[in-house]
Amino acid sequence: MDFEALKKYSALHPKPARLTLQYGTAGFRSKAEQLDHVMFRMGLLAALRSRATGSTIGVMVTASHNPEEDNGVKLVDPLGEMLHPSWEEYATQLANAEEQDLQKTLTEICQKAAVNQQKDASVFIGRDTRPSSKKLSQAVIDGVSVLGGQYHDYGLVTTPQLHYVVCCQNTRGQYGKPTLEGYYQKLSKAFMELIKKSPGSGEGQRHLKIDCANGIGALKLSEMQPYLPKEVLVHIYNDGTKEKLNHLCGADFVKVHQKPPKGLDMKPNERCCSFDGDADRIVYYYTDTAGHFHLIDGDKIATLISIFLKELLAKVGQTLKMAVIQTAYANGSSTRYLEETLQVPVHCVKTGVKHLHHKAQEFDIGVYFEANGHGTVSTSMQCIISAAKTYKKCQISLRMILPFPPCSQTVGDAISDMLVIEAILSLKGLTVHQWDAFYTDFPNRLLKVQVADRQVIDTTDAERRAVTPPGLQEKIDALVKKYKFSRAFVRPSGTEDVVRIYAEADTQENADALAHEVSLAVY
Ligand code: 16G
Ligand code: ZN
Repeated sequence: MDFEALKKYSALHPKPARLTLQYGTAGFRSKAEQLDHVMFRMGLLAALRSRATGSTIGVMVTASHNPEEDNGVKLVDPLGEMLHPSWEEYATQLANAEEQDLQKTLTEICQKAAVNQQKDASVFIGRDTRPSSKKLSQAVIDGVSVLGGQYHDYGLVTTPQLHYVVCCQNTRGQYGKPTLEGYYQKLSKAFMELIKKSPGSGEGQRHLKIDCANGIGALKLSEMQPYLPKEVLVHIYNDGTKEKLNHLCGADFVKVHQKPPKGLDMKPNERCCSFDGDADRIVYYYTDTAGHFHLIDGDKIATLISIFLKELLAKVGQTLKMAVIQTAYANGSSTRYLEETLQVPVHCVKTGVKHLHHKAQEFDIGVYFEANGHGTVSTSMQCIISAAKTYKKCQISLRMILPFPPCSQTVGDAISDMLVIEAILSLKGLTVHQWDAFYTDFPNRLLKVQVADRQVIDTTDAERRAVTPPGLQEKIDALVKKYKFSRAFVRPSGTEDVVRIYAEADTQENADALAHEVSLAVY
């Protein structure tokens, strides 16, 4: 390690005094002006992680659905997964080290993680469309370079695209070509394979209005247009040319406010969807003829995909193990439908993609979605092998469906999820209204409150029960008992300085009242 160069470069990316940040659920997130030193240091860490694993590591500069003024950074592990938890701690240590301790902290990490400093380091870098992202990604490059690492700057990409290229690179092309062209080709080929057996194909085009949150999704969808088959015609709204990123639009806005985004005109029963700011989440929605808005969230997306896969497995006589992975936020009605009507096992894990992904990998087919629209289907090697064996016998091209290549095997991907959903709706001849009618959501309310220290709340049972502060869970239990068909939980956010409260009850009024009462108990 060239400590002189490190000192010199680090001085160009100074850490503001007294600032401490934590590598949270999805990396570091903060106001963009506080992040320059974090980016430089994540460049350093990515180079070390690359040496430790002997693989290419990804660094994505984005703050997803958060306001345009914010930014963030997360590292992508060799197979396109989220950074391993053991390294999240190193990331926090490195980001918070004072200038004079930087060298010592780096040396300690190298020792603890057995980093062979003689090895080559390779880092792929991507960024979203925030005005601050370009300069911040340059700081990442400085960090990688000062440790003698090689880098490839992919520039503007969606988060899932960066995960994709990292995975391709480290699996020597088995997952696909590590280029955006490779990504578009892979997705469109898989989509066409799926849709060509559709009874509805050839009957004209499928129109879909997409709110791109004024973000990167618009750019990348336009780039993908020439690769898309003529069957699907996407209409891009909120492309970022007029309004600010995520402002009154995008998947998070639509999910939280349960209303349509600004900038998208909806006609009755028209199928619409929203991506979030880095295009790893998607939710669908429509308004009915009476003008009522209907949200189709991650839970209903998971249900649609599960129905399709379950029917397919039955048709080809496969007995692969399939499960749906949810979090505490999943609407109780969706869990009941999946378990009782569909007879699919459901598992609940902590919030955050890494937890869902990890659990999903225990099954041959793991359908995982957060209610907020982040999710995908993961398939095991066993599943791929059996699918290939039965391929010849199947009417439908099972080889193309299992391992379900339209679904990202790394993280949730709004573009690939959208293609899968469109294909399944077409194959099953379902309207958006029929899809929505699978089950009715229990009335629910999500609130957030600011407290002095959100970390005093500790949870257990996949965040469904609070263990500290003492007495809080007892208070919640007593409140929940007051209402019919109710449940509620609190958890500290992993991305904002707030505590989140979720409540369900028999009526919207009661769900609102329960959430409010629980929020008072949190203070
Ligand atoms: C991050 C997570 C998302 C989770 C959300 C919860 C990833 C890639 N993203 O955006 O999955 O739902 O955080 O935020 O893991 P919260 O902790 O603030 O509620
Ligand atoms: Zn996102």
